[in-house]
Amino acid sequence: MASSDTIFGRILRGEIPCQEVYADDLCLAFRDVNPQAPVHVLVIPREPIAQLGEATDAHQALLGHLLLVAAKVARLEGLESWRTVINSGAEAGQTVFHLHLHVIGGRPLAWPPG
Ligand code: DGP
Repeated sequence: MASSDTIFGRILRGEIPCQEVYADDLCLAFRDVNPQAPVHVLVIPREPIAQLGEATDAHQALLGHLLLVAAKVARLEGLESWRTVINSGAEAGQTVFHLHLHVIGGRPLAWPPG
């Protein structure tokens, strides 16, 4: 399936609503529909990269931007401690094949994750 055909592609095209937290020319951040913590925001590139494992050297600047936006989202949400997670591939727990960073915080976070 082309990642532009995922649920996140539909959110980017405005076909289904989201609770937007931040947006710019390169990415969109919005609240996860199934939050795992008081703050759970997803940061997605507008470019439909299916998963981190498929990113190339051409995506270097975009990937750096996504990390900086994750930190910006954490600041906007008032988080001092937080975690960003990228699941790449089904066995790692990826369910939506459009690259996304989870920004999770607002409660103590255990390590290692499951
Ligand atoms: P992952 O398992 O890493 O692929 O995470 C996908 C996340 O996407 C999961 O935490 C739930 C969230 N999600 C799935 N569908 C929707 C949706 O339609 N809207 C929003 N806001 N989040 C969604």
